Amino acid sequence: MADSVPVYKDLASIYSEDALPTQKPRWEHLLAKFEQKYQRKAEFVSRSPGRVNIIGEHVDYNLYSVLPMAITADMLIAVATSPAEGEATIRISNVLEKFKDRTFQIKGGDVEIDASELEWSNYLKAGLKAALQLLQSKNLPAGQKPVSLDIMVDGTVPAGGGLSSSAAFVCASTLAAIYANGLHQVDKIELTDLAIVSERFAGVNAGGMDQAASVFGVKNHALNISFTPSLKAKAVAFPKTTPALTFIIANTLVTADKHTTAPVNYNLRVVETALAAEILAKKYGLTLPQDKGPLGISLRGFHDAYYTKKNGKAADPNSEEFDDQLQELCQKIVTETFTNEEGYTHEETAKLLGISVDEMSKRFMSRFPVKAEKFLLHQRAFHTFAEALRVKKFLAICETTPSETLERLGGLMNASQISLRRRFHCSCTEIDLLTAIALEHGAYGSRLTGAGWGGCTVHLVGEDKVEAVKKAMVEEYYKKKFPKLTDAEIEEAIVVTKPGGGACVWPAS
Ligand code: NG1
Ligand code: MG
Repeated sequence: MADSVPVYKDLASIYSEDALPTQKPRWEHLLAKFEQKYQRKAEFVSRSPGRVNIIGEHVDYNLYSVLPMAITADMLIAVATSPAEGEATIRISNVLEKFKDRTFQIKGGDVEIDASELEWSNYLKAGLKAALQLLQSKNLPAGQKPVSLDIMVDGTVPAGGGLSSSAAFVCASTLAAIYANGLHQVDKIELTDLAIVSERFAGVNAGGMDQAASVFGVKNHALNISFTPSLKAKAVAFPKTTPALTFIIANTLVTADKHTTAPVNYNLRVVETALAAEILAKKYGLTLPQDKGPLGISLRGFHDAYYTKKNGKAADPNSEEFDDQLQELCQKIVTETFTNEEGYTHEETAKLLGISVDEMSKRFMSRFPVKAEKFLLHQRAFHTFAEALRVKKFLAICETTPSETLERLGGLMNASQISLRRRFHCSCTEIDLLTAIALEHGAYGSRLTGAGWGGCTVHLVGEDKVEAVKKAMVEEYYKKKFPKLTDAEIEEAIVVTKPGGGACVWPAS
């Protein structure tokens, strides 16, 4: 059955009780700003939250499942519509004045985006562009044209902080544009798929986890998101433990700007894992199916193809057989295939693929340009299979709540961080420092969340240790490293959050 984006008339349905006292004045401020700016009232607000990934890092683009949760911080877009005479005009403004007002037009049913520039309105344009494609495919009543929009934006997800402000923005924008044009029942899967496409319009080769978490968020639950054979989000309840399980999110305040660093980090990892998948397939005489990985193939594709050949069929991803396969893939198959842990030069990699260096560049490196002397195929593939297995183990513990649940969950998060640091090379000194401080003061598990190279960290902490861990972070990290920060700024960098609800629409009347 189709699952539609909820339409809520009250804030209590959107936020948890403890968030309401800060959210209510914020919404009032947004609506007042809207009226002041446009001399009329907003008709509705679309909302989509940021997310924190609990475990399953850098596996979504290889189509393994992940375990994020939506957070309270979100993107709000207040909108009023008017019928367009000729081309529709979009006026956008932000409650924060540093984001300058912009006006643009929809031309021939499309929006132009210059993705080479880091410009805040691009995310709104990207959402609108994706929404217009959907509206066209729905064959709206003849003669119905995209409407003009007056928009006021307010976001509380820190930009470049690993909590996916970009996904919150594109999801809220896409939703706003669809709703404004009269489609009031928005299917969650359709919205997520559009938002993924939309983020790619804005220039980032996104996996899919962030948009799915933002759209499907469920209060007090994590989300097990799987990507194949089709997108699914299953709400996962946290185990009841003593002390109560809590997550602290701490921002390193080092911004990892994907637009400038992608060729040597994020996009390079996408390419390295795709190269590993293709080399493994060649070694075992398999042809990989075209799938939803950013380069059309994935390690998951190899996984299923390999065991289909061996056993006659692929294993159910929820089975123990699947876990055993993941174990065998990293311990045996990756280790035996990629014996050189120093990495492979372009020439060596092309040789393993049985193609020329030119052909390899064309196939793997033209869509997302990358820069690297060597490809660390062993480490990247090993991490992917091992991390996919950790997600499965984490889920199993949440379901069965064995003895020492907190220690076990924390242990998996720590193993994830070690692998991200040693095999995926996406940690940094600031992340290493914050995770060490948290562990030393009683956190069960600490790791980076999101792409890494800066951004946020996530810590599993018993309720009784929250204050001690926070205090240690303030004294030993923030005050030492950023002595000029005010107490309020430090306060903002550390968030103790409950899992929040996902995307929704709030109609003004
Ligand atoms: P961040 O950088 O936190 O938005 C990125 C990807 C995810 C996922 C993680 C690593 C985008 C928009 N998001 O997250 O899809 O691959 O890295 O697990 O590129
Ligand atoms: Mg992002």
